[in-house]
Amino acid sequence: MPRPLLTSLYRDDRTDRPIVTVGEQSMHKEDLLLAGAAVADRIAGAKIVAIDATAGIDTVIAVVGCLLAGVTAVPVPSDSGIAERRHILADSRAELWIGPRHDDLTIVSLTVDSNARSSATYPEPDPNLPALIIYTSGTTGSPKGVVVSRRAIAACLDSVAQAWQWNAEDTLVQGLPLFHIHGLILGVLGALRIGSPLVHTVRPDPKRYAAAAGTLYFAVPTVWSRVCADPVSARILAGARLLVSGSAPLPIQVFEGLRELTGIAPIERYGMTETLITVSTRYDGERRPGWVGLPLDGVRTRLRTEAGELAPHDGKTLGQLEISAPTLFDGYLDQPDKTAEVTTGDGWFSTGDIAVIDAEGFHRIVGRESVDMIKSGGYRIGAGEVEQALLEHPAVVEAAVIGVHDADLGQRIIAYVVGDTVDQPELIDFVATNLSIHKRPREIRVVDHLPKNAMGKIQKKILAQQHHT
Ligand code: MLC
Ligand code: AMP
Repeated sequence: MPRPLLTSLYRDDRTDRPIVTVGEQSMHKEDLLLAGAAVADRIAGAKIVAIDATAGIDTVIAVVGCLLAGVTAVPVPSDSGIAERRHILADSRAELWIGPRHDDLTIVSLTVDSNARSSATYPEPDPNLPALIIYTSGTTGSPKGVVVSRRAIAACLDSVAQAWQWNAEDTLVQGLPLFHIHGLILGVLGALRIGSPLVHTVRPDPKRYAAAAGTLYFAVPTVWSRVCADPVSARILAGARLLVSGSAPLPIQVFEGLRELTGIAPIERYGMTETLITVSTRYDGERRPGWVGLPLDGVRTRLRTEAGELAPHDGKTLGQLEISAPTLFDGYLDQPDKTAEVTTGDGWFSTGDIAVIDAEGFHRIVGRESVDMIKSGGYRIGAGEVEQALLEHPAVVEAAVIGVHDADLGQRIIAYVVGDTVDQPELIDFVATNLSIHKRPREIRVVDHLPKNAMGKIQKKILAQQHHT
């Protein structure tokens, strides 16, 4: 039988402490296993189940239940609006919904009973089965379902555990959303595989991080920047073993600020929903501000120039980063053409990130190939998806969305719209309620016309320049 994905739940050591705490609710591992089995009993027979991934213990139990039963889980963003949720449910063909009922749901729903226990045992499912389908934005169109296998998750967690010397003596603290790989795969499944207790703070707030007294902390750069802005909380983190940053570039001043306030140089790691975590600095290795480190165990990387040639690893030649790894996704759900677009002929994945690699193998992520892929607060947001949502509003004739530098969020979404009767707060709300709250533009600029080239294509570079002048 394969090794269980959630290995630590089957070990009878360290049963004296909860394995998971989310907010005020805690569970020991034997209870989590029995509560997960109770969910597994109720969903048996389904292939794909959607979970309202609100940050709470119920979400953890629901995901564990799906993984025990070998059912593919689709974590639905807790702030999803109507149109986004409808798209995710229809596209994934989820048969059941675990979470509070919504009026627009057309499938059977059930809620987790965190007090339910089942003694049913489930044989470990085939590692090649899809564990999760995570929806993520492309440059255009609606979010695509990224199919992530159990095998890929196991490989990712084992390689990061090795690089960070992450072990059962660590207490992990994080408060990230439970519908992305950072908060869910690394931050929940990692703890359950390794057996290091997780304290999830519901929100990634500096004061809550400080109060949680962990040894290992995960956050996106926006959160680390807010930690630096709260020196009292930051200094409390000095007792930790590791502070890990990922999901977006960690500004050098935030790296230095953390080092100054806590005495700890943060670990930077690089990843993507489609590849999981692939490059990282190591617990016992160099931590260089602005650089994300070395490929993890089992990962190979290479750079491809615009001319299509392999770039030298000289620390200065830019290229598109390509990855070969056991952690790669199985493809975009039902979209073999889109999967083919990001896969090279010899099976490598093209990340769309521009990077350099130096002679020692250290990687620096320089930026994204496309301006239409925005990272705001660590969330990946496709400009096309927000433009599409804006165009659904009757007052909007044309729309162009860009990401501009923001000291807090990394990038902030600005929408340029053409239309006579545009009410700006109403339009922001319209995107928040249809798409999701974190995809809303932070600012709307009403213009007479959008800059276009001779082919009629909107010139976003000009909009970005105008913003900075
Ligand atoms: C504001 N709010 C609105 C609103 N305007 N609500 C509805 N409609 C509107 N028009 C409310 C929100 O509900 C919320 O309320 C509050 O305003 C703030 O919301 P926000 O703007 O979203 O919060 P913000 O401060 O911007 O969030 C920062 C953040 C967040 C860092 C906490 O961006 C975050 O959690 N980021 C993590 C993203 C992440 O995990 N990415 C990993 C991707 S995986 P209230 O009351 O709820 O506060 C990946 C791969 C890898 O990248 O390598 O890891
Ligand atoms: P997502 O698909 O939400 O998983 O986002 C993946 C993207 O986040 C990558 O393609 C990068 O652009 C970005 N990213 C993740 N980690 C880092 C990092 N440490 N430094 C720079 N960019 C990062």
